[in-house]
Amino acid sequence: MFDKLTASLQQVFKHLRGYGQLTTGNIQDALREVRRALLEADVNYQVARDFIARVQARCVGADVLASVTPGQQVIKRVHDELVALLGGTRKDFDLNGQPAKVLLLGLNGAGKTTTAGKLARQWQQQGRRVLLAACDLKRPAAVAQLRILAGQVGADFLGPERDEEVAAFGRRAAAHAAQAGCQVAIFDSAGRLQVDRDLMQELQELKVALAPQNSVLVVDAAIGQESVNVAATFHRALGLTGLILTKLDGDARGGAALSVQQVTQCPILRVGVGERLGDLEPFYPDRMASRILGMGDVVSLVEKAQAAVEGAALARAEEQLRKQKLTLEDFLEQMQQMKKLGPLGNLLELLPGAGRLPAGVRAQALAGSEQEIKRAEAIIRSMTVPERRHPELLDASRKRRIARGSGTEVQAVNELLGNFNRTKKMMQQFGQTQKRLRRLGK
Ligand SMILES: Nc1nc2c(ncn2[C@@H]2O[C@H](COP(=O)(O)OP(=O)(O)O)[C@@H](O)[C@H]2O)c(=O)[nH]1
Ligand SMILES: [Mg+2]
Repeated sequence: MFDKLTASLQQVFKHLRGYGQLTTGNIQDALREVRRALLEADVNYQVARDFIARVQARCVGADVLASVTPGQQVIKRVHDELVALLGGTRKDFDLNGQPAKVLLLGLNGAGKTTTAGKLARQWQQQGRRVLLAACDLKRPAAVAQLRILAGQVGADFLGPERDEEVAAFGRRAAAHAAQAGCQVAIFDSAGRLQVDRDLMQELQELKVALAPQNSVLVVDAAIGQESVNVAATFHRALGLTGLILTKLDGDARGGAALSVQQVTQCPILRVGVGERLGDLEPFYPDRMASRILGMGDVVSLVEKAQAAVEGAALARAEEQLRKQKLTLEDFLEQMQQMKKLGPLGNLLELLPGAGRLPAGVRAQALAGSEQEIKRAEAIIRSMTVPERRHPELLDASRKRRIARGSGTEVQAVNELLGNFNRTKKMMQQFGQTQKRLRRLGK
């Protein structure tokens, strides 16, 4: 969805990257272009303007890192501000409470009912019992749609009685969830085609009756600029705690995603990326920023340079190299670092020749590695601390236990250990190469 924005930003950065020296003039030219790219991508005008002002403020008077070009540093700043614009760090629902209540709000067609089913599926899979409550009293079809979804994901379901008031139903559903031992109750509310006063009043009554920990607006990313008004209105009337953006799989220009967070200051909790029940993803501001910029290589380069300046990270890595000791804990940490660098696509693009791979092959390689990381994480988390530090402890019975604990197979555990050993060997070789290079440099 960010294809166009990514393409225009890359154009800007291509010029910027080449500059050996940054002057106020060429920073300003570049940032003007960035701003234009944001506006073209449907980012709210005010949001784009503030964004540029912040980047500019951070570019002025910053230390210049010796090992990267000033142009590269500017790209990194744009990236950092973009992460901030998208909410900084990952946020999640508040699932405390008996039950934790999640009220889904939004216009008709935004994807509330579908998202209710998707969320229920995720939480059920984590072993929570979920109630889906259909609060759309005027549309029997909406109630039926939610009942079917509840059946598909194995969640409890409750619909309104004839002539029941929405607030009364809400209270009844919450009590029902508590009695049935549900940890989470999701309330799918009624929408309208546009924001209107009746709807807001009805939703306010429902909210007062429920006092939910989570009041979450579901927004269709494809409605562009309008999403900013919708989000602001709902936030004013109902006090949102979070946002879910849907239809990010479509051809929306994507700017809305950047703007709604900023306008409401509410975190984006999930993103919908398709019509199927599995198509709901957590939202990682840093990964999204890297994806938008398509500049993962530059960002990670500058990060490495900064780390080198700060010294700590590199010193630790060298220490490990010197001792030639790498534990599975370090391995996990490294994988998490890699995740932070954004979609693996950016890393893959760094490999010589990767650009020549056919698109299909690349896509597959990417999907594979993302999943592998998740699986590896699950496996390492299922190990005890001594096992992580001394993988040689892992005999057949421990491997079986770990496979069970992480929901994988012994073969996957073996594969991970194989990868770990290869990485260890690579690090040792890398260490020797560095030493040789250093000798050459002197
Ligand atoms: N492509 C795509 N379609 C979605 C997504 N979320 C919802 N939809 C579709 O949007 C339409 C409206 O969804 P629905 O849940 O009924 O919206 P509601 O009126 O807010 O309850 C349905 O056809 C859904 O399948 C998404 O993330 N991606
Ligand atoms: Mg609905």
